[in-house]
Amino acid sequence: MEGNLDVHPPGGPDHRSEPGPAAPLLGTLVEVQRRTATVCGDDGSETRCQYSPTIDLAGFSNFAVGDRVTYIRAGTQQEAMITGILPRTSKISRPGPKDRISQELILAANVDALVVVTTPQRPDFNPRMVDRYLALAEIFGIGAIICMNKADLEPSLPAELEYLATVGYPVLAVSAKQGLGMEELRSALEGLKVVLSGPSGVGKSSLIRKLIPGADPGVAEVREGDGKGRHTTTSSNLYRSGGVCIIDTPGIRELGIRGVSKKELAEYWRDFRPYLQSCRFRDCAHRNEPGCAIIEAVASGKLPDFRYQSYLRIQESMEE
Ligand SMILES: Nc1nc2c(ncn2[C@@H]2O[C@H](COP(=O)(O)OP(=O)(O)OP(=O)(O)O)[C@@H](O)[C@H]2O)c(=O)[nH]1
Ligand SMILES: [Mg+2]
Ligand SMILES: [Zn+2]
Repeated sequence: MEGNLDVHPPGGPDHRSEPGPAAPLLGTLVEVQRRTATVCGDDGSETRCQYSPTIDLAGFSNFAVGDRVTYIRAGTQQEAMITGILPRTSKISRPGPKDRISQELILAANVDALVVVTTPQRPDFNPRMVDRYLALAEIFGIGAIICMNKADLEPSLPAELEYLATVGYPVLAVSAKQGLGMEELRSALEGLKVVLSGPSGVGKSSLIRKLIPGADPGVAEVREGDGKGRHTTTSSNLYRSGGVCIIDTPGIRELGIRGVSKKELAEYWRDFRPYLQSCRFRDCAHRNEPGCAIIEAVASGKLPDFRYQSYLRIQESMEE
């Protein structure tokens, strides 16, 4: 088309001769507040932006850390502004009630994997908690990596984690306090955008401090009496260093399994899947039905009892 002056380049008429609006830039939300958000541009610079009043919120309920956005920098005529949002590859969210989808709360967007942080002690090892986060990762359609922190207190892996490694979940033993296993963890996370999950006090913020030079998430002692955490992290942030990108969000601590029916739940236990077609009843809930392949697999030792117990307890806790 060389020389054909009637053809405009893609994106509209040529503005070179007049001071038109600046071209939008691309970036990732690293902190989200009610009226402003911080964008880390693809060039590495950070910009505090307002939300453009003309953004079309139809189809999504809120901006979240990890969202890819278009934005403009501050100029003589305007404030720095987020102008658009790109489609998400995944989201970690709390669903709204069925008739109020817009009340969905998105905690993090474009996440590749959930890092399930657990401890051998302080707080006590809790396999049901690990299974709950693994199921959440399966429900969100993202990967899961198990990270046992505080290995300085007890270096050997609990049998439950040894088993979970055999069904395909990467398991790492680390100590944020002593810096053990940090290189292995860093290489497991390389190239991924991950959310750290796990109950209060397991050391999520401490791990970020070790992995991301200069990051300063709050860290607090677990309580003397019961070894539980204090819910120190209260805002969502995205931290980046080299190829590692970590989201610390307080919402993940209490995230329940919702938006899934009790009958579907077993599909999210990765090791249950090979048996699900063999139950006598197609709508088997795997509780006490005759001819249940899951119950038989547990009885014969093919599936460990702890996985079945966490399945039962989580299913009981679901509303339907
Ligand atoms: N012994 C030991 N203690 C650790 C280790 N990592 C963290 N801690 C301690 O555990 C306590 C809680 O750590 P945080 O990093 O605040 O835990 P968190 O998971 O971010 O907690 P919330 O923000 O409340 O969810 C602090 O006293 C840390 O010093 C570790 O590897 N070994
Ligand atoms: Mg924290
Ligand atoms: Zn069954």
